Amino acid sequence: MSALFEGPELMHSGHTGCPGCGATLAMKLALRALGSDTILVIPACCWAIIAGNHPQSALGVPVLHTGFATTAAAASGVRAALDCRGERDTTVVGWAGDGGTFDIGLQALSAAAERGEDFIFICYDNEAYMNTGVQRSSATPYATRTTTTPGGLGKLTGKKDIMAIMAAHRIPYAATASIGYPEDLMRKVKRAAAIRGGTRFLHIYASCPTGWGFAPQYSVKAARLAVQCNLFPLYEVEDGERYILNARGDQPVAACLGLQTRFRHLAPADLAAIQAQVDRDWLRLRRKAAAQADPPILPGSDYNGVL
Ligand SMILES: Cc1ncc(C[n+]2csc(CCOP(=O)(O)OP(=O)(O)O)c2C)c(N)n1
Ligand SMILES: [Mg+2]
Repeated sequence: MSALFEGPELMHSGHTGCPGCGATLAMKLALRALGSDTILVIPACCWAIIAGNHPQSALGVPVLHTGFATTAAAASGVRAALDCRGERDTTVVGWAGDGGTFDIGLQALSAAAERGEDFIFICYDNEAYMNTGVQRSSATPYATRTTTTPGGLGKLTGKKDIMAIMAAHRIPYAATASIGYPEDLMRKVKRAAAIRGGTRFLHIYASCPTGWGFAPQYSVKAARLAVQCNLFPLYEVEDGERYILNARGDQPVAACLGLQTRFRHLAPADLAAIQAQVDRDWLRLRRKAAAQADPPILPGSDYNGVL
């Protein structure tokens, strides 16, 4: 087993996540990388309930529950309080869903990043407002059916490029990660924790069987396929300008979308349009990382198991 997994297990059984919940796996991996000297700040989202009701908790670290819009402001305050007490070693992590990051949490996140607040902001992205019943967010991809984009093609606009927004703040470190690639995810969490000063941002792809429409045992497979199809590229951005690609996909988007009922309505022409957009986005990313040699094609799109 990789040395990355040697940390203590801080996420325990008894949580209330759905079977196959990618956000739950994301937390398990991230906490393992962060260690016990961590404080989480969690707004309204699935994760506000997954740990369980007070005084029970499936998490071995303290959690501050906060309002939907205020993750980054609350994390700034926790950091300041710890600094006043001389507790510099404690890592503060804002942990929000895509709604709490791309949408309602964006103003507070932007402000904190601009102030250079010293914490890690982790967005676990399940591409909709899952806790309240699968409503679309600005992280929901083009042509997705949700309960608020129920008919026709589904959502008519594309996914917001949150990484470009965060890179534009010139924060020291931003990275995408996926529950499909645990070692890459944990390496990035550790890297973000090792940087002190400045806001660090992680965008973690967290598949959701309930909202996306696939059987729970395919969560990891769905996440891996998104990387393999370049729908969710894995990359890092240093100081807002140095782009490092970690993987390169070689599969058609249909391989990933075909697994999920939220895309079941798509006709071949729709899939072709999505493929063309993904190819353009991938080329744009390649250009940003222009000086870099070809990243590897990661193995495992046929992986069906659970970790
Ligand atoms: C100000 C405010 N508006 C709406 C809500 C209701 N609400 C609670 S969780 C949630 C969805 C959160 O979506 P996301 O951040 O993507 O996390 P997920 O539920 O998908 O894990 C909403 C709309 C709220 N708690 N506070
Ligand atoms: Mg969500």
